[in-house]
Amino acid sequence: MVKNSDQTQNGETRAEDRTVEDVFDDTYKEKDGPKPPREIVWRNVVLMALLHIGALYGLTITPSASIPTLLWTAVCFFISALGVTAGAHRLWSHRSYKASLPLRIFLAFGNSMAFQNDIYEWARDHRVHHKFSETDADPHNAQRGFFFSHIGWLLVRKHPDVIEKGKKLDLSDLKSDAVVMFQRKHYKMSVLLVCFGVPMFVPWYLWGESLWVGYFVPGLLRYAIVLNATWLVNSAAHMWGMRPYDSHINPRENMFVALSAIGEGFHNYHHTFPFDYATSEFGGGKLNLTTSFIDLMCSVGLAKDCKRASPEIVMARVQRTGDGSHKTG
Ligand code: ST9
Ligand code: ZN
Ligand code: ZN
Repeated sequence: MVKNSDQTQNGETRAEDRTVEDVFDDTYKEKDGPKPPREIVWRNVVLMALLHIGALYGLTITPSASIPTLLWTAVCFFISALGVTAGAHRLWSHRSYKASLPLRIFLAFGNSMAFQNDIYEWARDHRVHHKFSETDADPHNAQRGFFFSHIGWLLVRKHPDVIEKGKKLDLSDLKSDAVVMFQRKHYKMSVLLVCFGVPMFVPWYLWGESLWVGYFVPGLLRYAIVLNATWLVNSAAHMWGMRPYDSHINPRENMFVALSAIGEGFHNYHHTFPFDYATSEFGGGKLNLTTSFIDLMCSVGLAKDCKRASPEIVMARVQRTGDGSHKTG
């Protein structure tokens, strides 16, 4: 963890410590010569295929689910989505704000419900994604195409440079967070209980929904939707959209992704200012439920020290490196 307060500004408070492990490193050069052979992990291929077949089946039986079950599915979607966006992403990968213990416990719960690898592994991969974006050392290198950056990267062994570079990252802040390490230690059990058990048993126990519907609708269907919404940030938001802040990088402003990933589609802004808690020039109002959630947590005293890029820094960057699409650029 590096003490650093430059380029950060916060309306209410000012944060002093942040990670710099998410800053792009342009000194890394991909190795010359042939790429290592692709090694497919068939277990993952089969499990992902089964998950998506189960989710499609869940979609077909959705009309038979009761209204409370549909509402519950939405609740599970938002809890798991926040566990990724406000939790693994903005808090633990980027340290863009500070969260109290109760909030970190809630976010870790949501994160296990999202079942996207434990927080430690997620944040480690995400920091290498930012630091070595669109190179061999990026776990979901979008230069390898839509399929690879969306889901393919989870079906093959990692490029050795991901692991080599990842091992050099400073992850001491994650190691010293008891909530992160507790979740990592009990990850499999937490996923079983929270990603599959809770979504299925709550509607059965509280309003008599069938376990079958509980398993396939708030369980598998909701899980697959959250996964694909997340993966769209790595695929679609690295390919389609404008680049008002930095036209030299591939990440884009993609409104469809912003909507489906509760505020994580402003990806050109986010790769340009990774420390910004809003992951967008705009606040919670514009397609950014995660920012509204963090603002709410600040207002009830559960979060603080939200870091923000100042308007002056943003505008200077728009003029220096933007593609001209910024409305005031
Ligand atoms: C999933 C993750 O879906 C999704 C992440 C998306 C990120 C999106 C970011 C966008 C921004 C945020 C937007 C949020 C929007 C949310 C919207 C919500 C509506 N550094 O990995 P292994 C070492 S997961 C350093 O097995 P292989 C390490 O020692 C879905 N070291 O490598 C490690 O051991 P350990 C469910 C590293 O063998 C060891 O190598 N899960 C690093 O190549 C082995 O690591 C799955 O599908 C590193 N970066 O296998 C499982 N990496 O971990 C998928 C590795 O013990 N994963 N090491 O320390 C796997 O099965 C495997 O990882 C693999 C590669 C087969 C893909
Ligand atoms: Zn990020
Ligand atoms: Zn990205």
